Order: sequence, then structure tokens, then C-alpha cells
Amino acid sequence: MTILVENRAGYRVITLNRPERLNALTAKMASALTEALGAAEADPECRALLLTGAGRGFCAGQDLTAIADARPAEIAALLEQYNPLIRRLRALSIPIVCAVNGVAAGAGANLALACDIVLAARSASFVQAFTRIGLVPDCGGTWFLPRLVGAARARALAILAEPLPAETAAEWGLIWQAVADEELMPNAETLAGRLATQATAAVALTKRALDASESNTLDAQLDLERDLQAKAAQSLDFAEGLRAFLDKRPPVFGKTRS
Ligand code: LHQ
Repeated sequence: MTILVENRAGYRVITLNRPERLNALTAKMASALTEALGAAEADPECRALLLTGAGRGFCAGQDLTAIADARPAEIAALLEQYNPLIRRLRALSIPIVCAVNGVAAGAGANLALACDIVLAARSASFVQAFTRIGLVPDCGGTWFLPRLVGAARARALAILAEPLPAETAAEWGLIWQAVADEELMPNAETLAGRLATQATAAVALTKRALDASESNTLDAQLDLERDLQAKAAQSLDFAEGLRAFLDKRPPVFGKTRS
């Protein structure tokens, strides 16, 4: 099994599972991952996801042994398998936490950056490894990097392909937090568990608003926020959130997304 899926209370853990190759990606694995995202989204009891890697690496990007004899057109065609994965991740209606347990290189780094909240072990690093082997960043790297760390850092990271330690990644805003290695999974599980008890519909709408802001004017964004607020205000979660505040008690949001 190239990926493992485990059910927890309110969320699922997806583990990239080719540890002997630092979880390097194959087209088959990308399809399995895309399917697992769809299955999680289709389950109303699943209100968050946690993505991590087995063994000492998070993901070393494309499995280079699998493309050793590939023609240029086949290399480009491979992205037809990876792009749906990145699109699905970004469009997911439930939040996804990424626990980067070790090196995240090439497409593996950008897979992590496509997630909503990225935690990394202090010993982990992020490498836009592509130019080292004569390729260009893919899987959204050239879109995520400048938006997360600014143009100057994005250029150096993409062109120099040097590893960025987790703590610097957090300082630069590439990721949410770097934590002690032994705290990574406990923290990530706590976070996913917490997301599974939040107002799931409001989280989904918040993600949509933030994504739209990447290309919207302020005018358009203000209109979108008004429209999304109208939707959120109709939810049972809002009724509960407001009532709980007024009653001075913690809210209990719906157990499912439906
Ligand atoms: C690997 C890999 C790997 C296979 C480590 N493949 N075996 C491109 C083309 C087409 C479409 C889709 O998208 C892409 C995008 C891409 O992702 S291109 C970029 C691909 N990734 C890389 O260039 C990174 C290659 N790996 C490395 O530079 C190093 O392995 C890193 C820096 C990730 C980790 O270094 P170390 O911690 O020193 O580990 P290692 O190099 O000793 O790796 C451990 C094993 O994993 C080793 O196998 P072995 O049999 O010797 O124990 C590696 O060969 C294998 N491995 N990455 N991508």
C-alpha cells in the first residue's frame, strides 16, 4: 500500500508509505492519494485530515527511478496525474493539516505547501530540488512560494534549490510552525482533532474566501465575504456558536458536516 488511511474520531490520517524511498511519489500513489481525499470528503463524519509520511522522510518528490527511461512528453504527461491531486487538495471542503516529519523535496515540498496548516519537525527541511536535476518547480511551487515568502525568497529557493530548515521555513512564513521532533505527531493529531470539532462549514467557506483573495480585487473580495457570510449565518453552527457565547459556555458544533 503506497498510502495508509486511518480513521480517528472526526478525522482521518493519511500516511505516505514508501519509507525506503523517502515516500517518493509515483503516478499510482498520486491517484491513490487523490482518491483518498475524495473518500474523506464524501464521509460526513470526517471533518479534517492529517497528512504525513512514514519513516524518516516526508516525501522526496517524484520517484526518479520510475522516470529513468521516460521521454520528455511522458514526464510532462505525468503532471496530468499530479495536478488533479494539488487541485483537489486546495479545493477540499475540509481542512488538511500536514505534519512534515522529515525532508520534503521537489513535488513533495509543494504537496505540503498545498495543505492548509503545515507543521514540521525541527529536523525536517524543504527543498525545491527541481533545478538540481534540470527541471522546473511543479505541483504549484511557483504559485505557492512567492505568495508565502515573497518574491525575493521565492526566487532564491526555486533557483538555488538549497534545503530550507523547518525553523527558517516557519520564520519566513512558508509554514505555520516548526516543533520538536517528538512533538510533531502529538501536536498534529491535537490540531486535527480540534479542527474536527470546529464549525466545519465556516472553515470551508473561510478557505474559499482566502483562495479567492489570491486573484480578487478588494471590491470583489468584500462582495464575496458578504455572500459567504450570508451562507455561514444560515448554518446551525452559527446559531450554536452565538448561543454558546451568550450562554457563556463552549459551543458544541454539529458532529457531522451534513
Ligand atoms: C529516491 C528519491 C526520489 C527515488 C530519495 N526518487 N528514490 C518531476 C517529473 C515529472 C513529473 C512529476 O513531478 C516532478 C517533480 C519532482 O518532484 S522532481 C524532484 C524529484 N526529487 C528530487 O530530485 C529529490 C531527490 N532526492 C534527494 O535529493 C535526496 O534523496 C534528499 C535530499 C531528498 C534526501 O537526502 P538523504 O537524506 O541523504 O537521503 P538519500 O538520498 O540517501 O535517500 C534515501 C533513499 O531514498 C535512497 O535510496 P538508497 O537505495 O540509496 O537507500 C535514495 O535513492 C532514495 N530516494 N529520493 N526522488
